[in-house]
Amino acid sequence: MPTPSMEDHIEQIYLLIENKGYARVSDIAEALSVLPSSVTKMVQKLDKDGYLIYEKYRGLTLTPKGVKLGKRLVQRHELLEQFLRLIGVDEERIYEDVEGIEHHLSWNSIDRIADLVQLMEEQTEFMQKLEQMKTQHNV
Ligand SMILES: [Mn+2]
Repeated sequence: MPTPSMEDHIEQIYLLIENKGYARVSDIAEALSVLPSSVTKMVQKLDKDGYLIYEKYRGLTLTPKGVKLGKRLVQRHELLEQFLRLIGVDEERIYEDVEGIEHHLSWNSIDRIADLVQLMEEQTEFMQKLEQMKTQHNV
């Protein structure tokens, strides 16, 4: 089982490769607000565990195992953002809240939230009531 920190690194590496075509240690460090030296250490561990291949001067590539997990982690992040947005969490809190909870939910819970999100999107009346309750609290 990957640790939260391993998950954060794989998630960022997947996003960087998706958006820029490559992931450099300095970019990963910046995205995660950690030191490049600690990214290098983690990347070596992820290489050892078979998630990626790291060659010091050539950069890094995700293995199929790394791609599969990276994709899942990015989808999980997006789902949780979608969920918090749907229940009316303030936009400026969403990212940090997701970063705080995403590593601590089982895939079982993620699957249940995914179904809930789908159902909520179909229930206009329910969503309007939820929105009304939020407005009342904010008065
Ligand atoms: Mn995340």
